[in-house]
Amino acid sequence: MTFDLLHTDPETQARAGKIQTDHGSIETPIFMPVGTQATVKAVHQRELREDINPDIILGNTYHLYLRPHTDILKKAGGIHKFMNWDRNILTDSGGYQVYSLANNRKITEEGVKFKSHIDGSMHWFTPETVMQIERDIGADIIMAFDECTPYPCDYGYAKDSMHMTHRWLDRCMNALKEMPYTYDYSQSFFPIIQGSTYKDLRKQSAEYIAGVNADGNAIGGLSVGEPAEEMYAMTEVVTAVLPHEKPRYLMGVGTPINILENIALGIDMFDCVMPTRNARNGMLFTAHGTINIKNKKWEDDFSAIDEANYTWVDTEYSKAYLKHLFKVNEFLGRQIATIHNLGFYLWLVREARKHILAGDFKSWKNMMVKQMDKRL
Ligand code: PRF
Repeated sequence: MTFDLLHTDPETQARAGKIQTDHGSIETPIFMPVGTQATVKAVHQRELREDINPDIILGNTYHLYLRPHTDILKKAGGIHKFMNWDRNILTDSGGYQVYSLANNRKITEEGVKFKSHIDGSMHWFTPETVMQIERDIGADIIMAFDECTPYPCDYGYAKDSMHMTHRWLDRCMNALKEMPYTYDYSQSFFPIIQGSTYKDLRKQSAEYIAGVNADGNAIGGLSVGEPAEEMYAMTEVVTAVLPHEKPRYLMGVGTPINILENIALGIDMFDCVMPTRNARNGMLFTAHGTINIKNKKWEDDFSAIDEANYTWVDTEYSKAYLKHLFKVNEFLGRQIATIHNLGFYLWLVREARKHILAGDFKSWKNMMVKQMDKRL
C-alpha cells in the first residue's frame, strides 16, 4: 500500500491524499460504508458501485467468521469474489463487536472467549486466530485485535486495557510475519490506539502505535457515548503524535458534523453505521439538517427527497412517497433512504477534499457545520 499526502490545509490540519492498494485507489478523506456481513445493508452492489461510488467498504471479522465462515470464503476465493466487489475492503478485527457482547464474553490476556449471538456456541478470539481469520476473509486492509473500552471508564481499567491492546498488537504483528497472504494480492495492517478519554494514555498509546511503523494508524475507543468535545480533544492529542505520511483512521465516527470536525483535525478515514442504520429508521441526512421522514409533516410534501440529487433516488421520489413507504413498512423505503444517506456522506467527504485542495476548507467546514446542525 502507498499513501500520497497531496495537500495539508494550512488553516486546519485537514489533509487530502491518495491510498493505492492492489484493489485500486482511495481518495482521502474517505467515508467507508459499513458492509458488516458482506453486504452494505439494503444496497445492491451495482448501486453501490455506480451511484454511491465509494473506493472502499468495510467488512467485519466477527460476523464473517460466524457466517459464512472462512471455509466458504476461502472456497469462493476471498471476500471480493464472494460478494462481487472488486474495489477495496477493510475488515475490522471484531474487537469492537466482541466488546458489544457485554455479558456474553470474557476478556483475558490470552484473548476473548465469547458466545455467538446466533446459536449460543462458544468461540475463542486471540490476536493470532483473528489475524488468520482476517487473512482468509481477504480484505485489503486488516485491523489489529484490540479492546475497545466503554465510556465512562475508570483510569486504572483504561490503562491496563491499553497496555493489553499494545501486547495484543505485538502478538498480531508476530503472527502476521509467519502468515503468508491467503490470496494473490497483498494486505495492509493498521494498529489501533486506545486509552479512553485520558490525554496521557492517548498520547502514550499513539506513541506506541506510531512506533510499530505500520501501513496506517487507527484510533479506537471513541464515539462510545462521550461528548463530541471530548472526542475532538482525544483526536487532537493523537494526531499531534502520529506520523503525517501515513493514513489515519477514526473508527466508528460519526455524524456528518463529527466527520467534518475530525477531518479538520487531520483524520483521513471514517466508517460508521449511522447513514445506513438511521436510514432504515427513517432518518435522512442532508446538507441543511436531518429529516425524520416518518414525521406527519411530510405526508403531503411532494417535493424531491433532496434537490441536491447526490444520487438519482433524491429526485426520482418525493418526500411524501418515501414517508408513505415507511408508514406501510415497505422494503423500498429503507432502500431509498439508505442510498440517499450514503450518497450524501460520500458527497460530503468528496466536497471536503475539493475544499482542502482549493484552500477554503475552514470557512466551508464552518458554514456546513452550522447549516447541518438542524432538524428539518
Ligand atoms: N476498536 C475496533 N473497532 C471499532 C472501535 C474500536 O475501538 C470503535 C470505536 N468506536 C469502532 N469500531 N476494533
